[in-house]
Amino acid sequence: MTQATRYDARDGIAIISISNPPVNAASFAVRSGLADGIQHAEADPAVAAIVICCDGRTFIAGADIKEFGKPPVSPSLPSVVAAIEASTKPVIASLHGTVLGGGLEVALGAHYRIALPDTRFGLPEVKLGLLPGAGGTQRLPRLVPVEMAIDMITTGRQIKADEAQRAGLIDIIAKDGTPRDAGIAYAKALVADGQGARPTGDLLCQSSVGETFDAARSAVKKKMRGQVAPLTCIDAIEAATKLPLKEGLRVERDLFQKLMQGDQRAALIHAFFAERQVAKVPEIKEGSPREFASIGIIGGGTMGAGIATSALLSGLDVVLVETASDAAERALSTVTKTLQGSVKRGKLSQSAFEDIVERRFVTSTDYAILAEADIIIEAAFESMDVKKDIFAQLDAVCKPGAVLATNTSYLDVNTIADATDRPGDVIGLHFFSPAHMMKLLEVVVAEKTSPEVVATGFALAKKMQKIAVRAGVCDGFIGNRLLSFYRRAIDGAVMRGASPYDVDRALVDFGMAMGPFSVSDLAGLDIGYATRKRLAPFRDPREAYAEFSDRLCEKKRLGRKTGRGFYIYENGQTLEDPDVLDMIAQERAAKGIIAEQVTAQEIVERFMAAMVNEAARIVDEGIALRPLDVDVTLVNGYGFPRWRGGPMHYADTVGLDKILADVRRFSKEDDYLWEPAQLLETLVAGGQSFSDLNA
Ligand code: 3H9
Repeated sequence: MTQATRYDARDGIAIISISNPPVNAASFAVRSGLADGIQHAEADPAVAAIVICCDGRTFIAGADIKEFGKPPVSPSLPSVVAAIEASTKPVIASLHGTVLGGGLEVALGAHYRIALPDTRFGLPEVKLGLLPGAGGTQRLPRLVPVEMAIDMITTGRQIKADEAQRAGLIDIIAKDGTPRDAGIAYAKALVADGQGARPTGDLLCQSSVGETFDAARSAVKKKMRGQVAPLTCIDAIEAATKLPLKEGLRVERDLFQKLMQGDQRAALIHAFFAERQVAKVPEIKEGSPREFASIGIIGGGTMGAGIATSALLSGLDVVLVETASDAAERALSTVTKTLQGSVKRGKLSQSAFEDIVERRFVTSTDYAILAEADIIIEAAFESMDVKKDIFAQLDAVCKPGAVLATNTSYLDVNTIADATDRPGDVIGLHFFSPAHMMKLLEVVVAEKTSPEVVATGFALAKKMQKIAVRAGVCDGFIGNRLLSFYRRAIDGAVMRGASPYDVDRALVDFGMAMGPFSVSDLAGLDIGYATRKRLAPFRDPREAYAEFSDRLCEKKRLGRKTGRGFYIYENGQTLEDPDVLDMIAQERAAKGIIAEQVTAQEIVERFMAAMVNEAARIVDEGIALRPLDVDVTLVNGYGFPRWRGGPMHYADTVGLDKILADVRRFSKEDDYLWEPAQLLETLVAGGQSFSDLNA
């Protein structure tokens, strides 16, 4: 046996238990231990059945992702699963926790499956740009309906034990006990019943027709635009329905290897680890989070109501303050309606909903209700005077030790903190709209913010199932500073000759969830306009300022909410608008610019070069701790394609020298906007990449 596995045999039952914390990933040691265990049990005439189970919080949660990209070491997971399936003695997988990826494939190789009641099952390889490569695409559709296998494998969706049992994925749900005891009891019952080995590979897939696969392919093309893995998963599953196991496994192996070598796999695995790395910030080592159970929110607009909903859904009590009673009522009704939607979708039980309405959510116009709140989040109007006034009032009413947070998206958190006598308790918690859906939370650390307050921000994000990224104070922090910057580059592309619609199309084709002009229309053009007006006195005279967005605002074309912005929104349709093109043409003419053709490729190059150049400055200034913090911010808050890993990973993939060459090329037309970042130049000169700074 290996350090990660234990073997013992008693009363005719051999038990292979795995212990490889934290998630029992199928590393080399686990694979070897499993292979040895099966061999041992096969050779022992006293053994009638074999149980595979795990210690700790979960059954095997997948292959060891850290081994990917390194030379493979035998035994491979497919060969271990094949050995399990080939055992002449019945093999029972006794499951608990999250049985994922290679873990589920081990269970599929076993002959019988028993699970504790709260076990979850899934094949999430697609989320890492892969397909299940240890027989999952061949064995799952032999046990469950082909449509269900397609759904699970192409989405990575997890299912619960009862659904798994109904579908035929597992045989029984254990009533109680440990996975080991449940497995042994089931094994004994099977032996007593005379049950033998029952290889999944001997089964045939339930019949399915070509249309099933055609429909699946077109659905995936729409839903997972740009991604290679989901379509490849379907190819592999289709092979399972047409070929004997051995041949199907060969097809699966070839497809798996192809994906393994692809950029999308590398990008998605980068995103996976980056999302875990972001939580590793220096303050967490220095301070422990403060206890919190109740949240106070100031402002019941879209942001405040969204934050309230998110907090309530994660089990926190909420008090919300508004300036007038009708506004407080509107907030109450917005939150209640959203929560009713959660009840309908089965995300919240009716009794939990009633508890929220009766007891856990209170609105008022009186700051006094904030006196007992553990964390206060201000989500009021974006004006420094308003914020300073609010924080001075908070100082007066909040209990000692309360965390005082602002949800500002641009303003200086140091100045806000100085409006109180307790700047160490003040922090920025920048949520994204809609706050109950968006995963990102920027935790903005001001000069005097104490380490415990930073740790509390991260703990709050975890409680609310959000991904927190640490950001320093500057105008717009990480995300909005980049957004303002790449918008200037994009506006520059429009002034040169691209239309806003060309830009949106090019960037959506690149993989962005939405084009930047569609995003502006959705957010409301007045939002960006207000920021530009605030910053106008500080604008550098060298900045080539495109005015067309301001002109739209002046015409009260504020985006979706007024039915017109860059696009026209009419009868459920989104239409391009020739008037917008005329307006832009007039601005070009007034500035003596002759429109040129700007290709989709050049639009992407401008967008990415501007973003990466400014992000390099953000890292250099310490606003983001590492390049990976920028990646996580853009992927989770700004619709950047996850399968490109984030802007910094993308820059590494295309080469920093290429990005720098683009910056220099564009700087010939505007050397103010396109001044190369020092860090980018240093990295290129030293032959380094952003990933070297992540280490
Ligand atoms: C696969 O199986 C391919 C096969 O089909 C074919 C092979 C031939 N490997 O998320 P957490 C680490 S592909 C290595 O914070 P949670 C993670 O980085 C795999 N490490 O905990 C973190 O480390 P650290 C298919 C892993 O309780 C720590 O464990 N499987 C792996 O919130 C705790 O993780 C998947 O894609 C791994 N596979 O969630 C499952 N998984 O503490 C991926 C985790 O140093 N994993 N780590 O930062 C998950 O979805 C979640 O981690 C899980 C636990 C739900 C298991």
